[in-house]
Amino acid sequence: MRENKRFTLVELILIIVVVGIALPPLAFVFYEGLQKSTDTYLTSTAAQLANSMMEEIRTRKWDEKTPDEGGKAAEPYSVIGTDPSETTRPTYNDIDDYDHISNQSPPHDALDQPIPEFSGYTRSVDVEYVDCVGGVFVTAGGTSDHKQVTVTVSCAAGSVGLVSIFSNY
Ligand SMILES: [Ca+2]
Ligand SMILES: [Ca+2]
Repeated sequence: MRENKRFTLVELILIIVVVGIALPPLAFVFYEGLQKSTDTYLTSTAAQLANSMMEEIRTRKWDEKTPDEGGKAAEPYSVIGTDPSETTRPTYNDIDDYDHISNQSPPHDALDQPIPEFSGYTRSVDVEYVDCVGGVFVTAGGTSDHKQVTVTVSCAAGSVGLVSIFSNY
């Protein structure tokens, strides 16, 4: 009977040793999985924030001079950026007005109100005139028929960037 108790104690010690050896790697694997899951959630949310901004920009005119009824804007095209009286997002009427949004944290909603739930995210929009050279869009020397819009959203897990080319037609 006593031997059984000693044997049980030995077993217990063995279990503690085995668990002590196996637990750290298991905890690490679990932590890694949890970290990747969190990163996936953060980057997925960042992608949604970038996409929603790009979709809003897509609804705007190509240029300040684009006729409200649609069609091609007449040259000379406008300087990139907001125009007088365009102080908030609801007043932005062309795609390059959004170039004004720089390192906005937390990102704002369509009514230009900060969204506190996204305080860990920073969103920027860059708009520039580009030319197509050899099948690749490069920064234009002046104005051109193409504008490149880049929406970048950064968070603790990294950053997500969306790029679209909008053409005057
Ligand atoms: Ca405008
Ligand atoms: Ca503009």
